[in-house]
Amino acid sequence: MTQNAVSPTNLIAHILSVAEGAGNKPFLVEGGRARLSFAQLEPRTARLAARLAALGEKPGARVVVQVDKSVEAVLLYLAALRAGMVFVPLNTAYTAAELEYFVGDAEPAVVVCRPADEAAVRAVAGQNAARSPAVVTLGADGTGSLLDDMPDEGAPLVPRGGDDLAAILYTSGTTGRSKGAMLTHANLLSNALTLKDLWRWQANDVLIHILPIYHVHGLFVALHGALLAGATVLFHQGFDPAAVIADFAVGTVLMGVPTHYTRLLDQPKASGALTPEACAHMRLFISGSAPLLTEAHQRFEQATGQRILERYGMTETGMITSNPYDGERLAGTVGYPLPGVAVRVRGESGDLAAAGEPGVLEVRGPNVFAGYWRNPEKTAQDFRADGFFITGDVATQAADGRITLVGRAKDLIIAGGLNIYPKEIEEAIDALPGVAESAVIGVPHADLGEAVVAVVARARGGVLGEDAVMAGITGQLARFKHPRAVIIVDELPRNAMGKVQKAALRAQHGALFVPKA
Ligand code: MCA
Ligand code: AMP
Repeated sequence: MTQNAVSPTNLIAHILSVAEGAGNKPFLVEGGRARLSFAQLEPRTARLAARLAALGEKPGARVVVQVDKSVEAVLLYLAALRAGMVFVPLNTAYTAAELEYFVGDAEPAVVVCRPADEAAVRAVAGQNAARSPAVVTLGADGTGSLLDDMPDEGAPLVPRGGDDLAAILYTSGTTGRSKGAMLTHANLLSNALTLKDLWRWQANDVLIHILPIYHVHGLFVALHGALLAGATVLFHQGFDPAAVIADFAVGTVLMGVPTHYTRLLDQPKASGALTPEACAHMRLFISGSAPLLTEAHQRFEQATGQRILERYGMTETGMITSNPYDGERLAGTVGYPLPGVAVRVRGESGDLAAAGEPGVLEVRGPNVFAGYWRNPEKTAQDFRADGFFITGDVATQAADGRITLVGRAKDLIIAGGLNIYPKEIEEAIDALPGVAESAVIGVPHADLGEAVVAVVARARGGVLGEDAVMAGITGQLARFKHPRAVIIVDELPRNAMGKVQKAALRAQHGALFVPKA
């Protein structure tokens, strides 16, 4: 349903029109140096879009991108939108084995990878795709074959409408296989415009950007806010708490996962104290992607005099709820549904839950994705007939509409803001020699919120060591999914129905990573 380029629901047209108004103002600043101005967005995305077109990209084609965070990587995202392509960013921690699946599933026309990964990516891309994609490189320092052979002429903006796909973001599935969430221009733009108003983005804001740019949080929630406000971004490659505290003197907004906030709180006083004075220039601290403990919320307020604003969202939906900007930011709650977003809570009986009663949260709105890529069955399973998407998060809704997340119906571990599905790890471990079966659980972890623990039953009469389990999954699964502890047992506990009792395992091993009082 392609409309014209200035369609009110074309994300990149919006971004470029804001950029035009912002002129020579810096957009991305790295290490104190202005790296990209708003005025440069138009010509640089135009040339990069022409380069992508020359690589064989056509509107609607996918570009799979697994590169380090850099100014050029941001330009690549915007250029892909401009070329009318579908941007498919991947976690840089994924192994070649994981990449093979994504390339096979997304069937991209182009894969952009780090220079060091080129040979491995070429092998994977050649093997699996029905049609071999072009493979080009982009390094953290902004060099690579993508930027060689840049055409002199830029490409005009390819018209795409609100219902056209802007991005596919993979999110792990309960079956152990990742599914691609199809996000349209209208999905991304509506959510970004809503958050711009709700969080009071202004042109004089300065965002401290510490998140990776391959997930909704860092790529969309953070960058779109700054882009639509014409605000400057202090771009950090990784997370160095002292460097972030130093930036509080000039910044106004920070977005992070709870691990970022607990690490800031645990920062030794000598390397930059977290004080009300140090934070006086900051107006907004936002947390999301994982539950922020009430204790961290309170400690942060005691230290800085400011209350973290916690919000809740998903890859499939963008942001769903937010604590209020002006009203009470209540610790342990994720606030109210965003304007234009409808939520409801369905109890175990299947009926809508009464106020305060727990149930699975469902959501409907312009932010909700267009379905799972090439997976109509899963899409049908996760949507109600009236268009509500079933999140799998267990929540209560108070009479005034405020949402509190109380658990998850889905078997999901969130470590440091990254989602990890136990099934994927269990399948990898179960395939190893000497293993009868395994149960992967999340247990409380002071730094990451939750940590992965694998309880592995050895095959009858077999010999199995923890090291063999770890060695067996290395190379198959990204590091962040690796268990922080492997416990070998003779058999897993089961209930009368024969089902593995994960709750019992969590109770038994729950104190593994909690510092003793
Ligand atoms: C790194 N490691 C991890 C994690 N990150 N292990 C478990 N969980 C993690 N999250 C491992 C590495 O493999 C490495 O292992 C060791 O920890 C140190 O790695 P390093 O790169 O130094 O880690 P770090 O820089 O300390 O990173 C921790 C982090 C990072 C800053 C918390 O994970 C992060 O940026 N998380 C944010 C993720 C995010 O953007 N989530 C949003 C998803 P080894 O030493 O063994 O090699 S979007 C979303 O959820 C929705 C839409 C929403 O609501 O936002
Ligand atoms: P993802 O699939 O990476 O988009 O992660 C989405 C999931 O992260 C949600 O379904 C929630 O389970 C969780 N999540 C996001 N924000 C919060 C939050 N503020 N508190 C608790 N869980 C959250």
